[in-house]
Amino acid sequence: MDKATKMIAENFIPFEYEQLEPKDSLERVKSFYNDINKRRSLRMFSDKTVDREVIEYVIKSAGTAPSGAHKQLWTFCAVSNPEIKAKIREAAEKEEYENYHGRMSEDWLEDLKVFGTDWHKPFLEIAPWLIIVFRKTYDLEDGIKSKNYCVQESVGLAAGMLLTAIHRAGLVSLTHTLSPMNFLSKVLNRPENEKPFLLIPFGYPADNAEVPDIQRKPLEDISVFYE
Ligand code: IYR
Repeated sequence: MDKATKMIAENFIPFEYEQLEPKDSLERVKSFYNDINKRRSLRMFSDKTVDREVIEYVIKSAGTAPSGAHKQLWTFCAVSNPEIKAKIREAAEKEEYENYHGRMSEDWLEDLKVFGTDWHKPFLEIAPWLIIVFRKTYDLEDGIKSKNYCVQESVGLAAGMLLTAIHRAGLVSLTHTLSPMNFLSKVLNRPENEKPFLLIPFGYPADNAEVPDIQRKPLEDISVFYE
């Protein structure tokens, strides 16, 4: 063993792993697919509360995502405070008003018609929790800056796992992208190295909630196999 390998090896611990029978793997992944395939982005929320411990586990799940050089370059801000939610709604609607009245292209507005969206965002106050995902463009500890890597990829993966955990908890979410969303740094008083990435309202669906009638692409259209 050369010196570098030995140094790494001394730092390693055994990998805990339980191997499944191939048929059990298939059963599990089929069952996972059948469940995750029911996930929908929802805009019609109930105001029914969700226990804080649920959100804590949702965030812990997201925090298991892989990240560039294991920098764990994310902060999840969980907001249930009504005054803060109201501030976020007000600022978001101001930006969205501009988006829908000139900032978004005709093509974009056409592509969004099926979702029935406009600049009104009542769900930002109705949903019991908003999770705002921040990406750390660099690390800042005790005033010392250090580099982060693959920031978009890492935070995107964590956000995906967050949505999966929310679904697994039997709750619903919306992946809300806002542009610009810098106001969130101010409202939530985040440090300069953190930039808002996604805003995710989540909770229970409203009674008689509806979703657009859209379909997912079949496997043939999203994959290419090289066997
Ligand atoms: N942010 C706007 C517009 C919007 C943009 C995309 I990309 C969507 O998938 C849906 C909406 C809004 O939330 O209304």
